[in-house]
Amino acid sequence: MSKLEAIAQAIEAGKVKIIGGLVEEALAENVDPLTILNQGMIQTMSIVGEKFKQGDIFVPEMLIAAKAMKKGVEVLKPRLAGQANISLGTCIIGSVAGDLHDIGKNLVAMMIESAGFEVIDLGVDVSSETFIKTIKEHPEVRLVAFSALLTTTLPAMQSAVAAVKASGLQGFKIIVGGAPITQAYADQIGADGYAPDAGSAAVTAKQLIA
Ligand code: B1M
Repeated sequence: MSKLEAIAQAIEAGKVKIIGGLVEEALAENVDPLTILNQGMIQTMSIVGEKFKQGDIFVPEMLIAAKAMKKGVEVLKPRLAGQANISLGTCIIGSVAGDLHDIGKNLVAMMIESAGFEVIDLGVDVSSETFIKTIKEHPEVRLVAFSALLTTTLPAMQSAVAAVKASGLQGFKIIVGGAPITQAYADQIGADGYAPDAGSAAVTAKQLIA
């Protein structure tokens, strides 16, 4: 079995204790960190999601797979994040109200940070009020980033964008993303930018504030 297959299997089975070691072994064998992330981990989470949808697994299995993925990403992080030595300003990021998914949001935060932003990560289930309060506390903010993974939290994302815009606060751009989000949806709710994945979120973030 290849190291990538072993990583995929460990994530799917939620083997939190061994995943770190497997990732380290793959890195030691010079497997590209992005390949480990995309093929070993993100692809596996899609399989987990599909099995959940089909009723083959349930929330606890999805949760332990997520824990294993988080652990693997921790080990991978130093190899994925570049060392930006200039600050592009502050980015406030969070998963919108009602949304508890944070793996993708964490990857986006990591990539935006490595692109040169100071990141304030508000976590999951973040209300519009908390976003606005944090923007007020950080007048240097250049970017506000909303993540949503559920079709049922799309309205919360729309409300968050609308509330931040209606607050009259200025000096920053809004970027949105997450599995159910499209460019068309981002345009519809008035976001300044959209990115389909963590890598392009970092690129778009820089373009938005240029
Ligand atoms: Co949830 N879940 N989940 N879940 N879960 C999905 C999203 C689902 C698609 C599974 C399925 O049915 N196939 C489905 C949503 C269906 C829908 O809305 N149409 C679903 C469901 C239904 C649910 C619950 C309702 C289940 C239940 O309780 N009955 C529940 C809701 C909880 C809540 O949020 N209120 C729930 C719970 C959970 C867990 C807690 C068990 C766990 C999350 C743990 C955690 O995050 N800490 C979980 C998981 C793990 C998943 C799947 C399997 C994996 C998500 C993931 O981490 N993917 C997921 C199925 C799937 O995605 N295929 C599923 C890997 C990650 C790297 O990708 O998050 O897409 P992703 O992030 C990408 C891009 O989307 C993008 O970049 C990231 C990296 O490249 N991106 C951005 C994300 N945010 C961005 C922001 C940007 C730009 C890009 O700019 C700001």
